[in-house]
Amino acid sequence: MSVSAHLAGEAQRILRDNDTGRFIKPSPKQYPHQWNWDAALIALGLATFDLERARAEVRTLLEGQWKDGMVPHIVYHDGPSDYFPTPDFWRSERSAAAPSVPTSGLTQPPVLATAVRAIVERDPDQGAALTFLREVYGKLLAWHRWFYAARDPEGSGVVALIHPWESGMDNSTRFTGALARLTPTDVPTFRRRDQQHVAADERPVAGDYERFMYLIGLYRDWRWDPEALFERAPFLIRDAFTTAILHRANEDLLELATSLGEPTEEIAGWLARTRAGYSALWDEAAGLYFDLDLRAGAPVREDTCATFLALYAGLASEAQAARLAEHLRDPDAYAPDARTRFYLPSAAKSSPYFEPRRYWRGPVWLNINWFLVQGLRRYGYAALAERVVNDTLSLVARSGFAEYYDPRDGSPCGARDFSWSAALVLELL
Ligand code: 2M8
Repeated sequence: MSVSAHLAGEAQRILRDNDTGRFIKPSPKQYPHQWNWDAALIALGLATFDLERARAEVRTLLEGQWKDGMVPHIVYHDGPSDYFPTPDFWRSERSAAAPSVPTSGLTQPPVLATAVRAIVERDPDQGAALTFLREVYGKLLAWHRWFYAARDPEGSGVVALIHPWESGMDNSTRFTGALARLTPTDVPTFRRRDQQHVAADERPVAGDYERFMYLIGLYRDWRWDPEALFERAPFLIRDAFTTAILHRANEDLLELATSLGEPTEEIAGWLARTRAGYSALWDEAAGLYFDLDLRAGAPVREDTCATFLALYAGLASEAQAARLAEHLRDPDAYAPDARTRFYLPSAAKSSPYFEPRRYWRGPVWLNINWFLVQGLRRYGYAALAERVVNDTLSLVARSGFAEYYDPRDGSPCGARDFSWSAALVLELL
């Protein structure tokens, strides 16, 4: 059997093993519920071999959608487990917009419309594909509308996060400054459970967790009301990463609208708004996109993998793309050298905060590699894209489908048999 056939077989097995019957868990033990962008990336991988199961994953995630359009970041279909936070920590029911199923009160990067487009386009039975699309289209549109209304009420074109978890890159070095400025008071009592399955030095530090919980405590007291959250959240960052994913998802949503004969003006308006606003994040001297910390009133001058998402979204000019490609080839920043052997470290090696095994502060993540590959291909950097594909496949071949990898030696970190690693390898093969 070829290496690719073996990897594909393993990847499919992992997705099947992590399938609870209703949704696919991100990993066997560490994450026993349904996560938002995990589900979308999993659906993309499923769409390479089982369209019906891919559609089911999308439908199940959307069962958690709030009445105001938000698709939450965790859906607790089966109630509490040994994962913390449990539903009673979120108290989503304090919001009149919450659904009947318990969920978190935050959202996550909106990859879902992109996955739905792949599911629809790959279906040889276009009649069935359009029936599915009609079922979910309005829900996707409502979520994107919520993003612009709730997280960009000022109309900047760049959506803001109220919690690091919304980026999916929880303890990224780009949040270190904003988290350090918080003074957690009245933190609800909690006990971390994330270190029971994964080594403590591969997880966020205690100070970060305390701040994650402090923010949740505040927001649930404000009944998860989007207006209050935007006005008062002590953590509010206009995020280059989520906005790039949203922009790309809007491109896909526009295509889907066209195939249904639905109006496209509103989506075209969002695309124009983000195209105009995103350029404000570009720092010409650094040659990077930086988030804007609205509470500090200053750019977040941290060099992380988030900067490359502009390629995925087509938001960079050719000249900006060339600067980003140059940066990718710089061994002090991201390129493999004596210190690291694999693309793409999640934070630049030159960052004083770089930690090669600690979660989002340095390890390689396969979803980020997948976004990067799409972006490099979009701008014609084919050789660089192939290098990232090769690194991704060699990581998996040597260390299995880990949650993340140490970029120095490719050793596995975090959970094992991780669903989106499996799904995205299927996409890349
Ligand atoms: C991680 O986040 C959760 C909280 O949402 C956690 O640490 O418990 C992140 O890597 C996030 O991006 C991911 O969606 C989630 C499940 O894989 O785990």
